[in-house]
Amino acid sequence: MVLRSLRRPLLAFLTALALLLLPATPAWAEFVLPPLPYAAEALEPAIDATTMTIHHDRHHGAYVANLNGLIEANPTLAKLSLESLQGQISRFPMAVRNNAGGHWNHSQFWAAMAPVGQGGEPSAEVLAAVNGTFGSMESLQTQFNQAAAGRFGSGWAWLIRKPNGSLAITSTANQDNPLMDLPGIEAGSPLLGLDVWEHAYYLKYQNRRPDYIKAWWSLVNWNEVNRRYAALS
Ligand code: MN3
Repeated sequence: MVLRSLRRPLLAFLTALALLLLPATPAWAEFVLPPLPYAAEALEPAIDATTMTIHHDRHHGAYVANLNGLIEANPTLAKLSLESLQGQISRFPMAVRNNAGGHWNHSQFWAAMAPVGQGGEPSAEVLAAVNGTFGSMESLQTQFNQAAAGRFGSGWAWLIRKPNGSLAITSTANQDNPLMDLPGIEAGSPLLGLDVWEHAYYLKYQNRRPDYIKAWWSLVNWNEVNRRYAALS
């Protein structure tokens, strides 16, 4: 009898204790660092494991953490997907632009690479679009490499599909990207984006950015490029 009479208050006490100990759940949806879709060493020798680990865990991780830290001061962030945020980035302060861009850019970057031999081939549709705009894949690569090597300081080189359906090569500074509604940025949907910040290649290539760009082509995940292109058509 004594035990039974104690059971109910004991349960109530334990429930209250559990609620007290649970971490406070934020009222908003936080941005999440996606895991690498392969092992950190899977892209060697083109990109070394140490660079991949630091780049993903610390650099990309910092953009995500910083972006989450900006939600409280910019509550509309919590209502937007990462992608739709890019298209209205002009409404937000520079810190949101840098960190939201950093998060989106790196997310697409990891997905658009694959270990050598595992990235597939361009689809017939992608090849037709490439040949229609550039004449050949070789010509696309030459122009892309020039954009990537010629980006002064930190930034990205892009292959985009423009709103009129044709392809183009462009480059952006810092963590900007072609989805952003900003003056001076050629608008389009990125099919491929290459990080040419020094943190992406300096450990292995030092100042030899063109060697990094050349090696990166062996990692392109054409299956992902094909998927992005098909999703736009
Ligand atoms: Mn980077």
